[in-house]
Amino acid sequence: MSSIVDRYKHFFADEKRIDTLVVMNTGSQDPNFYYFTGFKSSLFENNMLIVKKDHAYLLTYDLEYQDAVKQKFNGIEIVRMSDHEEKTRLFSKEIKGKTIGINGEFLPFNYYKRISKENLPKSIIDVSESLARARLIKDKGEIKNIMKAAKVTKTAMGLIQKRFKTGITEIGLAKEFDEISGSLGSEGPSFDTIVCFGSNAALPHHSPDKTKLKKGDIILIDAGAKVNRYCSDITRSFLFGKKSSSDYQKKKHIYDTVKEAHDLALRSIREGVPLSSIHFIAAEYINKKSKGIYKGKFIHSLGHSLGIEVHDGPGFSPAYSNIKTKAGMVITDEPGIYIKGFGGIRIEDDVLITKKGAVIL
Ligand SMILES: [Mn+2]
Repeated sequence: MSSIVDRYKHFFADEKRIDTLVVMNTGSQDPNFYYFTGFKSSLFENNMLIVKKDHAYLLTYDLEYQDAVKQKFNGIEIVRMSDHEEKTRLFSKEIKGKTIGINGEFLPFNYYKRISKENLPKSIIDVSESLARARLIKDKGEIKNIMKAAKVTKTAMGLIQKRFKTGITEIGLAKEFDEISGSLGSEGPSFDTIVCFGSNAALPHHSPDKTKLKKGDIILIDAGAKVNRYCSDITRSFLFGKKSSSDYQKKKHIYDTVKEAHDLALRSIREGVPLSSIHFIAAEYINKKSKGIYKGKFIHSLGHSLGIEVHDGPGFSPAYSNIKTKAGMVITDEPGIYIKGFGGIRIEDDVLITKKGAVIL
């Protein structure tokens, strides 16, 4: 991993409004806690991570103190607290009279109220947008982890094809996929595995149900693995045998069109291009193909940033048109065509943006 302190510098180079960043875990962990500590195990519930430009303190309890010391990187100081009073005292000392930043996308309102009442900072600013911006650009260690996670999922996509058989349910196949993925080193699915048979493939967020596989069905699998907490997110679409030659030709045409849009988007990625413009290149290609027979059938945005979270910051939708591609971003390229009652095809890869263009991880 690149030095953890580089991440503090990287964040504060962009976020100049605050003196101190406070990352707090509740019953679940703020993804930024992992980003700024690199601590892989333990929850660190109700701990406070106080991040400055060149170092950080973790205020932790006896319960997890040893875990923290064991995992600590240079630049992080671990401070043990015995009770709530001591925590308030230590925390207040750090933030009293300062302008602090918190992650408003994560921290519950009641925590915010407590911080502002008990610890008397000068002001509290929601820095969730600059946190997302900082995490958009991945360092070498992060890219390596996403690459490993993508490899697991791609290998699983190869192996799962041996499990395709008439009568298996979507739930059954999803379970088998997760087992294969786990045996290849996934720490767990990065989201609930999506498996769609036949016309269910027309629904991009369909949850696996008891639908049984039959000849001529499209099989759409959208899945991800986690490696060192970093996510992959990959979709493949298969055809399970031929029903009739005309049905096959129709599905192949949809598949080829999606693949062409996917490749075209990939080739169009270069540094300094608005994310939304890449979406429009793929969307326009699909809309215009074969005199517009698929017009309006690509019903979501082309992709999203990927990292510690599956949706790691902004997507390609026009709402984020001001965000431009930069070397070090990892995004998904996932066009699709969806035809109600018939089925759908989506092809998704995880892509690293470099100075020279884009590469599939
Ligand atoms: Mn995706």
